[in-house]
Amino acid sequence: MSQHEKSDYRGPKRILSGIQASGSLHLGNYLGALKKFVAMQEENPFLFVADMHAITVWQDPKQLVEQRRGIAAAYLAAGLDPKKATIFPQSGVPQHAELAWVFNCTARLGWLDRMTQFKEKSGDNKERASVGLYTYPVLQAADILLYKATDVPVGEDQKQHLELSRDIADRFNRDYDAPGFFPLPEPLIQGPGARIMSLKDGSKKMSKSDPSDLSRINLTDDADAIARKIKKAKTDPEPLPDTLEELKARPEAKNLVSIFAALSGRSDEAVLAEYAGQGFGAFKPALAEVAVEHLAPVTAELRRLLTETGEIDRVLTDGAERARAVAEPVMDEVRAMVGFWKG
Ligand code: ATP
Ligand code: LTN
Repeated sequence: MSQHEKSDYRGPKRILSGIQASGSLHLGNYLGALKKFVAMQEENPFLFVADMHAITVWQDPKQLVEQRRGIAAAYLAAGLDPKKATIFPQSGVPQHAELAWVFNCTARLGWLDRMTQFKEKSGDNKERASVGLYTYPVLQAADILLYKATDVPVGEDQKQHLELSRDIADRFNRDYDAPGFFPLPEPLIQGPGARIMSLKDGSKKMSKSDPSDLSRINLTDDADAIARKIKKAKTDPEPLPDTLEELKARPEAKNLVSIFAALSGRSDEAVLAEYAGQGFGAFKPALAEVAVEHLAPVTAELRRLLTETGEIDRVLTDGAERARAVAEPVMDEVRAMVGFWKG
């Protein structure tokens, strides 16, 4: 990645993040994203449902409507208050697409060629991937910079996309001779839960696109399903060690300890101090209990909200209006800077 200039941006701090509307959420999304959003809600974050990103791979239109509601419901069920956080649908603010076009002309092919997520998601079939999947991180930069966001809470897997957003902001500011016009947004990744791994393979992240449902805990799973999946999680026959160092070579064991720590608000070390010497026969039921206790209220509220589509749609309509009010003046400045038509 290029050397970044120090930001000349002098505007206020703004927190923004989004989650793709491409399926139901899991524990990784909850700990890596949702829980962090809730912790920051007094700072009035902008949180959107990335339905424009979702269609980079085919989505049935009726399902897209449901998935968008599903993510919005998860925001609310996790504890976000729509009066504090602006919760909105990306496609309700068409300026995202407009700014993305400008950024498509700012970003360089070489920058996008380095994006590992495109390589992973397009697999062996690069020729058949949509052009949108390739320029996905450019739209993500537009999502962020349209609101001049400075801080972006995300999981570890989004680090490279955030670096690209910084490169685009920096390049735009230089191209249009406008130092500090866009901030160079910072990812907020630290903290427990930034990278939750699959329950079946400690080398792969927990993901909604994993074909095995046993690899993840879904936010729609009930207590029985949560307990069953933890019981079936891959482990090893050794008891838990005293130190984190000794867990390094045992990715599945390490993952379960991290999940326990993230859910109970403790450090990995504190969890080890309590369970060192014990095998998974004892640790797994304790983990299941913590997971159910923590997730049950969220999953119950999520299931309730999913039947209240009117309530969800009202939140999204109101959020879209608030988001457009911030986005349009920025976009208007960009249009003038680029030299676009002013009607
Ligand atoms: P996919 O697996 O299909 O790529 P996903 O499950 O990674 O999807 P996203 O919509 O891409 O879900 O991610 C939403 C948010 O959740 C992002 O901030 C992302 O970094 C975070 N996240 C996703 N998976 C994990 C994980 N396993 N651990 C921690 N955070 C995660
Ligand atoms: N690519 C992100 C979702 C996303 C996002 C954003 C996150 C789209 N636009 C802007 C933060 C800021 C993902 O989690 N897969």
